[in-house]
Amino acid sequence: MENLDEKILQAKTLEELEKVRVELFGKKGFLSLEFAKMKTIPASEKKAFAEGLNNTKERLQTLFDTRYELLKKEEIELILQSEAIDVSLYESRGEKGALHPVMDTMDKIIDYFVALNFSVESGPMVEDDFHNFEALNLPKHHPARDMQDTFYFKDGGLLRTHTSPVQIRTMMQTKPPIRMIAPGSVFRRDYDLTHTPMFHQVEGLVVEEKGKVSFANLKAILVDFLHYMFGDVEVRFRPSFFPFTEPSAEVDISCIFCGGDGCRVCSHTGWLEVLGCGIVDPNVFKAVGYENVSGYAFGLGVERFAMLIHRIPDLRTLFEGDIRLLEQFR
Ligand code: 2NL
Repeated sequence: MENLDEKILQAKTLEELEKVRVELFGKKGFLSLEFAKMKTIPASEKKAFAEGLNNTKERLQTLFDTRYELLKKEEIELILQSEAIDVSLYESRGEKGALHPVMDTMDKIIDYFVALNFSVESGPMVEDDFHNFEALNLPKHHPARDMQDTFYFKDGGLLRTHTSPVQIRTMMQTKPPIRMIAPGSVFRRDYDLTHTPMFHQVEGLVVEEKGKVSFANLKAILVDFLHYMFGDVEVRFRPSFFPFTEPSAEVDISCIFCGGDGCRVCSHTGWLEVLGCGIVDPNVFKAVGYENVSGYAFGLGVERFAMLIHRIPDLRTLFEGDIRLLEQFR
């Protein structure tokens, strides 16, 4: 009997106690077996036997119930401890960010060209002299190289100063025709109110059999693109120069702030410069081994587009990582 009491008292968990319960109170447990002995006990002893057994049963039941309550309490305590929440901990105020306006603008630009069946290509940000300069008609010591202040590595590698090397790589890997854009980060050693050492570009390139594309095609697609981006604006092309295109042009839209009347943003010209473009220089095709083709190309800075579209007056706002900027774009 002592032994049975011990069994109950030594159960350390509810699980162990349940085993003891089956052992004592179960159908084939201790008490059932004891009560079964009644049949074989002489009538004269039955009463005493039954009384003794009932007492034992009651004692065991009380012991069991007490133990059960205790273990149950312990178990609940354990659960409460493991699920406890420290209400004194800092709680997030639920500040949410949003897609950065530069990326949002980039996506919008990409969407336009994807709809016109341009492929979207990418390439390394760490480039070599050939892909970033040489193949783009910018030979060593060419004065135009001074236009770009480049981050160089000790081994001669460099951070790409534009996404044009992506076009060079794509042309060297694929046969014409080509119809592609190259969006991505580019790097220049420039840091002031209107320049950051890293910014984003989207460049576009179309290459067809010789004679199949002209400046007129370039003009048409860019005018349509600028209407898509800026709505009902005037678009004008001005002759310009890039080493990799000839002829080249810079593209202006009528100022979206003053409608062309002249304001601070457009330096009282009524126009905002937004794009560079041109007919691909034959030297570029020579460098990638293309023959009997003609093509056009263009390039734009995404930060500038984002600032114009969202009327963000200060470029640095885009790079500060202040959540209050993104909160406005949720
Ligand atoms: C600008 C001007 C431009 C290109 C980029 C290009 C690329 C190849 C061949 C020829 Cl592979 N041209 N790209 C052409 C004209 C202008 O960008 O103002 N970008 C911010």
